[in-house]
Amino acid sequence: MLTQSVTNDANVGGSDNITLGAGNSVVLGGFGSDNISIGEGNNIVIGDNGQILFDQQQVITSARTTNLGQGNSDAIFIAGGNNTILGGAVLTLSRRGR
Ligand SMILES: [Ca+2]
Repeated sequence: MLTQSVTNDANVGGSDNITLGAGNSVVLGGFGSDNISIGEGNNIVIGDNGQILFDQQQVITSARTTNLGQGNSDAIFIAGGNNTILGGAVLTLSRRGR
């Protein structure tokens, strides 16, 4: 059973391109300068380091950024839907098509 999604090494990571289609997604970018693009759905995205907790029914009970002094500039693009976006160090947030 999934109990948490968490970044482990707060100051280690590359610059990633993460692209997801429609659906319900959980994304943690980690340390590097990331480009994260997500489709419509119920999404939780943390640009840098963070922790997301789940209960026994796999419902998210908590989402928070961690290691606030560590991270990079991230660009997060959303298509729509219900999104919770936590930037971390530096965030550029855009909605596609606007
Ligand atoms: Ca990042």
